[in-house]
Amino acid sequence: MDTIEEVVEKILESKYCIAFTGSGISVESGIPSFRGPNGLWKKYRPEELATPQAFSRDPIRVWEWYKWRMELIFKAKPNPAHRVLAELERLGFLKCIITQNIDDLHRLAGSKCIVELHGNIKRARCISCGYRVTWNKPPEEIPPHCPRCNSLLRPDVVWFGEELPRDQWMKALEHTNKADLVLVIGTSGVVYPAAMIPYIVKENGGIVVEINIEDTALTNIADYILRGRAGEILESIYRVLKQRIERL
Ligand code: BV8
Ligand code: ZN
Repeated sequence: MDTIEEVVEKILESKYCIAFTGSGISVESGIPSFRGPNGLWKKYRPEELATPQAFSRDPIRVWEWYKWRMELIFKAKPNPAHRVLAELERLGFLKCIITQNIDDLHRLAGSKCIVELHGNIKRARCISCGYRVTWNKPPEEIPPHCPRCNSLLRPDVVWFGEELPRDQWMKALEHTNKADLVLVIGTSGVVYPAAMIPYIVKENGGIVVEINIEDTALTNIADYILRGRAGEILESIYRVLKQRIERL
């Protein structure tokens, strides 16, 4: 278990620090992760629901799952982990967040540079005419229909087997290729191509810091491992960093 102080030194020394986040950073906001102890994977089988096939076969069942998640997410608030990342960006220590999450909590916490690799659950798009909408509450009608052409609307998220939005992937690679430090927070590192981000930083000679409550597929490439809940660890990082910059 490495120390918070060592990681704070690396953040202070870094020229281009980024964060790569997964659903674990939002667990303390009340949103279940996918694969964790009480993860979504237990009750549902996301790889069967979060797919284009599931949607064309049974759009109502897929929308019921997303509506349930949207109800949780619209009630959720950013937790200290999201807020510390926004503060580190404001202080100039964090350049960008590359997230796999679709819960919009980094934006609500005040972060400005955010790459959403897997889309955003508050957005929907028409399967036919490209109409897009951003909701501020879950849709009443399931499945929702396009107000323009009356086709089905789908969640504007990336399903398994679908390509990531090209512009977001290119933006992610631009930041990743500049990064000399990546904070890997709350991800099991099993979903590709997103999970390549920490490997790219490593291959470029950068430093990988893993913040997680348990070992993951990325632990073996981590230079520093901070075991614990994201909210607590990031609050400690922020406290130690503030003390250090006050001494500068
Ligand atoms: C693509 C949006 C091809 C939808 C999501 C076999 C091998 C390798 C790859 C594949 C394979 N078979 C298929 C693939 C490809 C597949 C994939 O990687 N599958 C995996 C499961 C094996 N990938 C795809 O299909 C991607 N597309 O490859 O397209 C292609 C290419 C070209 C042209 C055409 C097509 C698309 C993947 C995107 C899928 N969409 N989400 C939705 O959310 O409904 S993925 C979903 O998983 C979420 O986005 C989530 O973020 C993501 C990753 O999960 P994590 O975020 O890591 O969450 P998880 O629960 O796993 O882990 C939580 C972690 O937090 C744990 O480690 C836990 O310990 C920790 N934690 C918990 N609490 C805390 C904590 N840490 C700190 N503090 C706490 N309090
Ligand atoms: Zn339409």
